Amino acid sequence: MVVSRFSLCLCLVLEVLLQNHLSVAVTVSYDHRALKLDGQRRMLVSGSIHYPRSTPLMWPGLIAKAKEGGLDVIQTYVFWNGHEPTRGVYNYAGRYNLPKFIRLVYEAGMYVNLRIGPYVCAEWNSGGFPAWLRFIPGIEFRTDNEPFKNETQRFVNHLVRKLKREKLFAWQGGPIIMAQIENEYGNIDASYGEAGQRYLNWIANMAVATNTSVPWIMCQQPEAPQLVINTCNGFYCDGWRPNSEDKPAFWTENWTGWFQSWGGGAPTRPVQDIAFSVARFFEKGGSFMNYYMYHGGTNFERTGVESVTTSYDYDAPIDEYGDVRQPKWGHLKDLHAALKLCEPALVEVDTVPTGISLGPNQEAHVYQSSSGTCAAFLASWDTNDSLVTFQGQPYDLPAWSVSILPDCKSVVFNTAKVGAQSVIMTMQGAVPVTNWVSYHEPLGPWGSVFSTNGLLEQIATTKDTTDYLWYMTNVQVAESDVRNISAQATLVMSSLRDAAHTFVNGFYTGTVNANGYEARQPISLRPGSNNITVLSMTMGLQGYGPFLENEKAGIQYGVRIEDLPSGTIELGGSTWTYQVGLQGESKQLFEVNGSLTAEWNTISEVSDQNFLFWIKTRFDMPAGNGSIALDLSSMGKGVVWVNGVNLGRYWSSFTAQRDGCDASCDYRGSYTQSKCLTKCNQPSQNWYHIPRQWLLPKNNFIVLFEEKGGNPKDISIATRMPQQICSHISQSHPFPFSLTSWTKRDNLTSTLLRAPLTLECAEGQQISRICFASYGTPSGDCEGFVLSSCHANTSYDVLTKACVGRQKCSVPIVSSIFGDDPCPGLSKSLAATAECS
Ligand SMILES: *[C@@H]1O[C@H](CO)[C@@H](O)[C@H](O)[C@H]1NC(C)=O
Ligand SMILES: *[C@@H]1O[C@H](CO)[C@@H](O)[C@H](O)[C@H]1NC(C)=O
Ligand SMILES: *[C@@H]1O[C@H](CO)[C@@H](O)[C@H](O)[C@H]1NC(C)=O
Ligand SMILES: *[C@@H]1O[C@H](CO)[C@@H](O)[C@H](O)[C@H]1NC(C)=O
Ligand SMILES: *[C@@H]1O[C@H](CO)[C@@H](O)[C@H](O)[C@H]1NC(C)=O
Ligand SMILES: *[C@@H]1O[C@H](CO)[C@@H](O)[C@H](O)[C@H]1NC(C)=O
Ligand SMILES: *[C@@H]1O[C@H](CO)[C@@H](O)[C@H](O)[C@H]1NC(C)=O
Ligand SMILES: *[C@@H]1O[C@H](CO)[C@@H](O)[C@H](O)[C@H]1NC(C)=O
Ligand SMILES: *[C@@H]1O[C@H](CO)[C@@H](O)[C@H](O)[C@H]1NC(C)=O
Ligand SMILES: CC(=O)N[C@H]1CO[C@H](CO)[C@@H](O)[C@@H]1O
Repeated sequence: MVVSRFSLCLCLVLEVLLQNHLSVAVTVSYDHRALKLDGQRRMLVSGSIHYPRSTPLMWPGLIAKAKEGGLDVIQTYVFWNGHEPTRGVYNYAGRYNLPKFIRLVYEAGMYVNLRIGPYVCAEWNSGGFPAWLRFIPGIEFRTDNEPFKNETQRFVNHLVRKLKREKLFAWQGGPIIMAQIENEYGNIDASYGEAGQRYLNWIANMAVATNTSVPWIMCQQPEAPQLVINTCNGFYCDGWRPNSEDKPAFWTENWTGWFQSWGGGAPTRPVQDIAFSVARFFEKGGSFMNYYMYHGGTNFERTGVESVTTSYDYDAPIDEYGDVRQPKWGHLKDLHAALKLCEPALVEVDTVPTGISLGPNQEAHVYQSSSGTCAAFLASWDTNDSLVTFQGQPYDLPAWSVSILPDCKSVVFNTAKVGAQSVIMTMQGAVPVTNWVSYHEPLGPWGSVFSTNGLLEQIATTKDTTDYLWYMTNVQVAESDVRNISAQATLVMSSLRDAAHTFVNGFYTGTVNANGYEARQPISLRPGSNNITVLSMTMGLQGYGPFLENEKAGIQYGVRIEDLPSGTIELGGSTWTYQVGLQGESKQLFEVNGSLTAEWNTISEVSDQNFLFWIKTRFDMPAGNGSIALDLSSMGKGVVWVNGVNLGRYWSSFTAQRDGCDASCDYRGSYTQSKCLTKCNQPSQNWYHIPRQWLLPKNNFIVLFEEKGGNPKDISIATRMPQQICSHISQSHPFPFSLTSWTKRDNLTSTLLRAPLTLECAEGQQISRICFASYGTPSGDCEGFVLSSCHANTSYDVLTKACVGRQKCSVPIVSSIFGDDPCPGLSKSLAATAECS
């Protein structure tokens, strides 16, 4: 008690100091070991949150959860195409209010690592390049090309000037301590040869010359010039070293999961493996680590890159909706607390120690400073548990794990032993969205059309103002090719990006999804004249690879009709008529006023040709406090708007591959994004996030453009709440948070408290019922615990008394609380499952 009250005071003092610290100028420098703030080396934990992937009202909550989760730094890219949608016209409104986002991070007492681009990857449309950039004559992206360099320099200078005016850099008292120029250029620079190297040097010098007075980094760039720090991206970066002895080891992207594609399973990364990779990185000399992503969020509007789902959840510690993902968030929070206890020793030691072998697949790193501080890491990359001897003492070392010893004696944390509770979040209280009315998008020309002989490339034609481009032509079919009522043939598009709906003589013949490959669609023709209509769609522009300015989309490489008795009819050279975009887009049917310009029919009157239609209705905000999402599993493919805001593309009819999912995901062994895949053979995305900020209590206006057909009557809206929470902790589980006031002079062994079992419902909810409780040696996991012969029969009553009716409860794991020791001599644990309501 005394200890924790003291530590609380100390925390408050530190908090005040930190706040003051930030309000005055901080000089940022670095040496071979770490970033230095006012001359002090720091071990920093950072996490990526991309401001346009959430809303300004979500930002404070996300940042507070990051702070509580033990982060020091928020990292974000800067999205050029969001800030300069038209050349010379800058946008910092709403989700693009970057200065506001940075100030909120500052107010939370954290720092910012700003990755300015110009190219950002980020699974973001066009890697962040504005659409107009590719139409500047003579431009070549990301190489020694004058038009590109001019535009890049203009934007970077503009941005840095703006942030300086807002006093957001560390030397001005702001939170920005580090900036990045370019991004993963090392992955593509070979394509540009000498010009690429000239560009690399130019852009590094250009960035440094903006005088931000903070260090500049370049990730995934082994050839980075001396004046910038090259950094590592990957699932593991332990042992990675920059290209100079003078630079520290920074890890800019530690992938907490992976992004999801339409038609792909949902990637997940076990938290034990993330914690292992982070601990290994600091163990082997790393000093700045960033989680990519800490909160992924949503690809609203048309911001997502080619083929990536609207959800950018990333299996991150804070989920798409802004709720903590447990136990991932909590386990990493415990890890950060343990690392903080080691920070004094880690920063004092100048030379990263070499590993001491503890076995064939086990080693230790000891940071012993001259002043007496000592921190140690014991690591095992074996797939079996082991028992090792370190400095004469025995230590259990679970498979594929790192134990952290801030005094070189006591284990305060092991990456494989999860103490944080698990939370199963579900969509609850689904309410149907009713009273839909519909409007048919005309098939083909509705406005100003134009014709050419031959095929046009889609991006050059639409300027990326819309996903949709109509291609229309006419083909004569000989009587002899039509042996009976209709000739079966195949419409072949040599290359199609990304997908298309095809129509012959006004009838829908199918949807092809080709992602740049050949697309084949069976069709029926009649003798004489036939109308061929293709609605071609981009699903986001390309965001990765060299020569992005040459990207091509649509069906520009040739079209023909195959499999007719007389052979093949080439259509590539025919007269094609084009219509850019949809009539509904031009009428702005997604806005209340725009929707009044169309005549809508009740849904029962929707004809059997139920493709390409707009539907609209109104709905009330659901009750409760949870995040809100729309269930579109009954729909096909399209776009959804609420109160005029584009929530993104949906494609519920695209199911993930049948195979490749991992029923039992084993955290042991090297992770790749195809390991621990979930949701095989299910729609890639059913639920679409509607941020509360965009909703009114009543009468919200919702519009869908549905391309393929679906059943609007099954659309519903629900809130996301914890359904079940559970935890399983052994009686020896250490509790690093008991040690906030620990100094190297204390005896850690006697100060270290043991963790209680903690259950916590969402704010506004209570624990309504204990479903399982066992103090003893229960087995199983949160999906289903199992009693063993060692079980205290008071467990259920103790947990019920301590927890039911409360939002949060903590139960110490000691026999005295449970009446008697159910199995003296055995090591025991406490497992519990509860419901929130
Ligand atoms: C690039 O900028 C320089 C300096 O402002 C100018 O002289 C040059 O004409 C510009 N080049 C292009 C291609 O815009
Ligand atoms: C950066 O600082 C140098 C030296 O003080 C100065 O010459 C230069 O104009 C500054 N550049 C910018 C963009 O402020
Ligand atoms: C690892 O454990 C498994 C069983 O858990 C055993 O079959 C295997 O032999 C062990 N491997 C080593 C190297 O000890
Ligand atoms: C119609 O012609 C197609 C080939 O063009 C053939 O496959 C099909 O069997 C014919 N149907 C009838 C009813 O003869
Ligand atoms: C083909 O399209 C044109 C123009 O949209 C239309 O006038 C014509 O009636 C259509 N012909 C057929 C056979 O559907
Ligand atoms: C919609 O129309 C009304 C009435 O003409 C007008 O007052 C309002 O400003 C319009 N709203 C928008 C968003 O254009
Ligand atoms: C929402 O949360 C507030 C407190 O944050 C609580 O008072 C209220 O009861 C909650 N409402 C519901 C419906 O859960
Ligand atoms: C640290 O505390 C433990 C437990 O109270 C005790 O056994 C040990 O002797 C102490 N060590 C030192 C160096 O004081
Ligand atoms: C629990 O076990 C003790 C003896 O082991 C027994 O006396 C008691 O009645 C049991 N209580 C319950 C609630 O089953
Ligand atoms: C540095 C690092 O670990 N890079 C890895 C990142 O992940 C990719 C994809 O799994 C690997 O190919 C890299 O080696």
